[in-house]
Amino acid sequence: MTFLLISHVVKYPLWKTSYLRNFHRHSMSNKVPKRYTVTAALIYANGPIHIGHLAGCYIPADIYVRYLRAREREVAFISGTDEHGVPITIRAKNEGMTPQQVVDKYYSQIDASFKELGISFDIYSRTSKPIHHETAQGIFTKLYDKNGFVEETTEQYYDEQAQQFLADRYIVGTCPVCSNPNAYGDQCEKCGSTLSPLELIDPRSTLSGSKPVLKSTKNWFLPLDKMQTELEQYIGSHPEWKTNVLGQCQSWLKDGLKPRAMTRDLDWGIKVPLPDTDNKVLYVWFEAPIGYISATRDWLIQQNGTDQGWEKWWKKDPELSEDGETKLVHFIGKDNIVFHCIIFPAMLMAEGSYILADNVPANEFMNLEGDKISTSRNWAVWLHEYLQDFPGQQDVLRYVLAANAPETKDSEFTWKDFQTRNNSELVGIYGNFINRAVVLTQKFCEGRVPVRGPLEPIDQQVLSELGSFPDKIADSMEHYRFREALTHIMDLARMGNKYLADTQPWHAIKTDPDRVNTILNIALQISATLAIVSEPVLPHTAAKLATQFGMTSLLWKDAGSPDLLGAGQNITTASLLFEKIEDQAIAAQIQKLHDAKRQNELEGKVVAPIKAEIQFEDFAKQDIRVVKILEASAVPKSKKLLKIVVDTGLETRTVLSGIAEHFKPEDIIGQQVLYLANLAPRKMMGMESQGMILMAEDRDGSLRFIQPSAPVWQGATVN
Ligand code: B3M
Ligand code: ZN
Repeated sequence: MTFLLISHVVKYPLWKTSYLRNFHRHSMSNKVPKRYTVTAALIYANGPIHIGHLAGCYIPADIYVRYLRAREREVAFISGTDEHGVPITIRAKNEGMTPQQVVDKYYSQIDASFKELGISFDIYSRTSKPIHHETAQGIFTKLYDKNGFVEETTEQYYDEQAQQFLADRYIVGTCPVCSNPNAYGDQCEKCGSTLSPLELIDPRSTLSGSKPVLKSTKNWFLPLDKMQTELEQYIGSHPEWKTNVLGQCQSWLKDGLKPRAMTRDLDWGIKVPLPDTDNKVLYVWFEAPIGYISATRDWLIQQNGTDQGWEKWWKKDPELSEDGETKLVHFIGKDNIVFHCIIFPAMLMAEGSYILADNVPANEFMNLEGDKISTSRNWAVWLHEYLQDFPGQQDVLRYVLAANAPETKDSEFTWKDFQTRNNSELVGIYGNFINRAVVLTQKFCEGRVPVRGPLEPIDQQVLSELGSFPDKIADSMEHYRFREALTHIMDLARMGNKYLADTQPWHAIKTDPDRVNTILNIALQISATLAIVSEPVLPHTAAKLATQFGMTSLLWKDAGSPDLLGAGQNITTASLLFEKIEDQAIAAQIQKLHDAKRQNELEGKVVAPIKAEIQFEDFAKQDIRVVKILEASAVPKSKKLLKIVVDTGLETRTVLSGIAEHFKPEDIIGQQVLYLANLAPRKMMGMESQGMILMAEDRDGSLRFIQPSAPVWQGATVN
């Protein structure tokens, strides 16, 4: 029985049958497109990249593209920086630079750190390039000529002091929904409501602090309302999109689409290509997605000196794109969904000659150590700092972010989890398996792939499973389920470990060296397949393995084969693929995170603006005097309050003061302090507090008493 099985396997290699199965399935059901245009969001060049950007967009995009290349599909991987819009000008103002200096600084930094992480863009372009200005203005003009816009004069807020119309982010005011006093003109970050500047209560300009006035201005609107049906059909034709993406689209469609202005009264941006529009630019969300198209042209120009043939990546006309069979996929984070699923497609539909996205696999957000990632609060792990702190460990970050990507719901990055995934998964499973296969080959087989002898059932079993992995992983990749792909990849490494543990070549060597040859041949074949299928996630590691194993290519069609490495092939040793990360390194990162946040809080503290004017009579109503603290004690069950008894010169009073976290009771007894004597009494923790002790709050939030420069008598009044 056993013998028959073995001979069957030897005659018809499993590898062949699985390849045929593979081929059959793809050719029958899943029509493979001729080529892929894959884009990753054009991030604003107003700050560095952090892990949230990576997990949300760039890592999944890079995994997908590397997978497609391994499948030998034709791909253009397009990205770049978005260098216009209010986020750039606001950053410039905060950093005391010109907008141009801001985008130059961050473009270089972002471009360099993406390269080092191994994000394999074909082009990383910029929306400030002339080719982009030309492309964006060209599409605007074409829509204008087709009567694709509605001209409308509306009232917009204008800052008379700064002599400038105020785009959404230049206006703050009170949110009509949740009363947050610092809501922006387009959105309240506290309750998440989408707002228009006119809805804000008590609007103020962030440029001058003044109250803006309404002034009328003409702009060009894209009539999304008239395109509702077409857009519904488009979204409706993609039931396979992720539920988080469809959910947002459907909620916009349900509310009914409204015309949206495609021009803005600003001076930083791409000029509107119409007469008499001096201080107007294209709306950043009109031109930024066109940046994908411009970047494609930029790529071809850089390669060939001409952009000839760019249309095949973007146009639906079979004459222009050869066969109209290009699949467009946008990788983005969830805050960009409506722009990529509704507004950009609407623009392209109106233009008429472009293909529309086949999928927009947007991710949710990744949180960090229990809190939302925030650039303004400096709560983030920055890519350029990671690359400095963990040199040569790009693949660890790539792995952890992919394994924990917010594919269906928000996820969380913690440094502890980073350490665990490195130490127990990359070192303990993947690295351990390959290391053992290589070291045993050095030891027992003179560093060459040994000849495989007759197969035992366990070998057949393992080779058959090996043959099934590439298909399984490919299926996950094709459906943008990268976490699932990674689970399969680690299962393959686990299978390798188990195979070595079950066959124990280190024991077998004493009695049956031929058996060891078979075992190690198989272990090396598994390792070689592992190199191919893990390359999309771990490209640096896969490249090392390819060198070690003498593999000249890492093509998917070769994965799963029991004959990937020929007998006699040299296997060289190398340093460990992954190294254990110690507790200290993790503790240092956590400390760094908290320090950066604290530093930012201190730097960000602004001196409170002067309050509205009052009359002398208003001031004179306050009875402020110098009193002496006679007693001080903690208030039971309260972390914040101290119970303080003061001598007002007339009588003793009891005050409850929220200073317990700043002062020890024994340290303040005997001090003279400022006291507001005629404040109405208040009940706190079942006690009455009479009056209030006045304090100065320092920049870091610490409190100080205000004291006379020399002792005065108790009850001295302050005028
Ligand atoms: N610049 C928003 C962002 O940086 C925007 C994306 C444009 S993609 C065409 O998140
Ligand atoms: Zn709100």
